[in-house]
Amino acid sequence: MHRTVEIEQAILAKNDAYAARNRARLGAGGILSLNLLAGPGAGKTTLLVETLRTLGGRIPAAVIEGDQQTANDAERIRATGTPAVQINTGKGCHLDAHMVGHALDELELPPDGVLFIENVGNLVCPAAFDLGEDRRVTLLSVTEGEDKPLKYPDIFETADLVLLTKTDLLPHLDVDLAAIERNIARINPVARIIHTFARGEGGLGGWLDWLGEARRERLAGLAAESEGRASRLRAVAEALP
Ligand SMILES: Nc1nc2c(ncn2[C@@H]2O[C@H](COP(=O)(O)OP(=O)(O)O)[C@@H](O)[C@H]2O)c(=O)[nH]1
Ligand SMILES: [Mg+2]
Repeated sequence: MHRTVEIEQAILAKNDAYAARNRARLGAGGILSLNLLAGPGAGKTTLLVETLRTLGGRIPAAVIEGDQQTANDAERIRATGTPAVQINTGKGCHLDAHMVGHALDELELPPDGVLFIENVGNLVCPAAFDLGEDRRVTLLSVTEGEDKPLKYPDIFETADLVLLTKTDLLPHLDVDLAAIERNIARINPVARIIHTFARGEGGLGGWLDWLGEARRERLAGLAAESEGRASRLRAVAEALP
């Protein structure tokens, strides 16, 4: 047991070092990076495809797709005209920061744009691995049941935003939406919760507003950082003999 814990800690420490490298690299490019986490079939790729279509290039974007096998999702993204790289994890059940670093080498990163990282569909493993992202977005489809936040807390606990997807299906379901939201709030009282649907028109408004705001905050943060650095350098220069 003791040894298992040590190995896990070593793996996570190594991952964190790669994540820090990714974060610095993305920050230098002014890029807002989002790690999308959810179970398989929650609607991650459909949401991305519809988001990219709706944005129509107004926000420059690139996508990293994670799946155990196939390049299907990267192909669905590329069909929108957005650059995408597929990572296949084989026996692995999540992306890690080292894989994402390699994908960044292959990807044309849009300066001041958004990088979407669709993690492997899994409600457990991806939660522990920082990829170097700015924000975590966890998706839960309204078809998955009210109790999932309580059964799989880690993926909700670390989320900045929870998207409740496929709300167009609500009229056909016997699901208690308020109970889902209560359960998310029990695990993570500060996460924003936004309803979405990607079938038909008008289901992405709240999410697109959040995205625009996150990007503005990111760019303002980077501007403040570089202003801070510039004024520190000015102070150092002035103090020189
Ligand atoms: N009704 C409905 N179906 C959706 C919605 N989003 C995704 N789906 C369907 O759910 C299935 C899984 O979607 P996909 O985007 O591949 O999920 P992923 O595995 O999380 O990437 C597909 O059959 C989609 O057409 C939605 O908003 N409404
Ligand atoms: Mg997918």
